[in-house]
Amino acid sequence: MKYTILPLLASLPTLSAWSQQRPNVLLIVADDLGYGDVSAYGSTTISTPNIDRLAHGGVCFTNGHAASATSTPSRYGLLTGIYPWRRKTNILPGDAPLIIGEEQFTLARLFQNAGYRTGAIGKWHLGIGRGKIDWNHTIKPGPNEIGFDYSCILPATVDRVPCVYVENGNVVGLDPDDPIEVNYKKNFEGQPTGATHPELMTKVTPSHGHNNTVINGIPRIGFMRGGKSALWNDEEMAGYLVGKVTDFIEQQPQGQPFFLYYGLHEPHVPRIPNAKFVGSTSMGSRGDVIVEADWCVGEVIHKLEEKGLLENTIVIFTSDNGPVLDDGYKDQAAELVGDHDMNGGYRGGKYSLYEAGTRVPFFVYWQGHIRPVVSDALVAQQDLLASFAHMLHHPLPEGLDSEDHLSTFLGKSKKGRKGMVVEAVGRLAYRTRDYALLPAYKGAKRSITGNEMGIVDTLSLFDLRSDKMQETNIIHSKRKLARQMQDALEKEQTK
Ligand code: NG6
Ligand code: CA
Repeated sequence: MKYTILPLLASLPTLSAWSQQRPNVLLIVADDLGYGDVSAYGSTTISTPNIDRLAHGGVCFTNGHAASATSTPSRYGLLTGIYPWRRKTNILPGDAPLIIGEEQFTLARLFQNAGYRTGAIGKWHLGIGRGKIDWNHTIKPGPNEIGFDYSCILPATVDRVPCVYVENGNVVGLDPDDPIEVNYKKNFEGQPTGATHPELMTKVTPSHGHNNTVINGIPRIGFMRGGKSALWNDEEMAGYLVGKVTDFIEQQPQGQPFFLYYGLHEPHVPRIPNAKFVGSTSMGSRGDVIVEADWCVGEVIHKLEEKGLLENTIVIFTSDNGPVLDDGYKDQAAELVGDHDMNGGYRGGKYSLYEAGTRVPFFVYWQGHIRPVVSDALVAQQDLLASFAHMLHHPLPEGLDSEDHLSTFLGKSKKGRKGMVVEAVGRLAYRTRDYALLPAYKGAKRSITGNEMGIVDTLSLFDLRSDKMQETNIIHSKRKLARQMQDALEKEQTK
């Protein structure tokens, strides 16, 4: 791979002062949290004071996007700075191989090269190992092979086996006399499932899929057996992961900066709040786990304050994709949602090419350094890579889809991207700051979850300023713009 130096550095003297400080960077990525799920954007049906503190005290992006409307591709874009659809990524099973190459440049590698201590804690979902995984020995490659000095991850999702934490490649708490086996194709002889033994599903039952191995009273996707002592406890997960985060901060050597990627597991299904949060909203478990996630953010901020590190830490908060109500379990999310608009007035949601698929909460907070501002600049999560490379004066490989918007992320400018490709379940659309172009696709208009997929019959152009719900196709009055956007999309696809 060829390396080039970013040309801009000399022209921005104020930025070099920041780079010399080498601030810590904490990147918090929630799972399926919608634009309307945080009170920072004005929602009054839920209260997320800790997340709002970041939003109101930093740059509050109203047009910040994930690269994709599902997790694996979105996280691939965020960590590699490459559009995930170039690599045909899709939602991975729990035993899938790592989809980021060990030689690839990543956000973690960038910080590691710059002398940072790097960590990944929480949801991963980018695969681990090279194929057939032996869960009873150190699993490689994983986060530690692509730039993280430390990792403690959920290999895939909370609803997928194996339901264990993997710390630096090793399953946490595993008893060697009770080895773990995982299979996504067929069950183990004589092993009960949610389908065959419904009485085991004491906490929640499936609405779609999710009827394989039952762990902790919750049926999952995929089959596993063994590893009893290593199984995670869903009720304790938030506390366990935030504990790992605060330990990581506590152990930070003086004088060395850190980069920490913290993948919150909320509010992805199954939504199993800790007893402390049960009933904290009137929305049932989906609302309650959002309050739990907000508590986690508060715990981390307090830890940074306690260590005197808050003024030297850039805290970024975002979500991997848009929201969904019923995502495979009968947890009453749809029934109890009430007036809460998780989409924040936008159409679609998780799995969707419509706006709520990828327009997500996006805040950049740096106490004492960033003045509070609301920014409508179009920014994408994959831009953090080039922007931090700029901050750290680090060269970037060619061929990335990451753009340098450091000044915008730090609230000094409101200039964002001219455009970006967004992806949902393998389909592509094109966004500018104010417009969305959706090509015609065939297929089901709604996902199994009920969310609209953004499948349109004819090429459609929407003005997002006047038409948040993307109801009026203005292609006939804006032919030139539509052609430009279509050309831009095609150009990206042929790169
Ligand atoms: C889907 C699952 C859904 C969720 C999603 C991944 C079914 C019916 N649906 O296949 O429950 O796990 O994958 O979500 O199995 S993501 O946020 O990690 O992309
Ligand atoms: Ca997700």
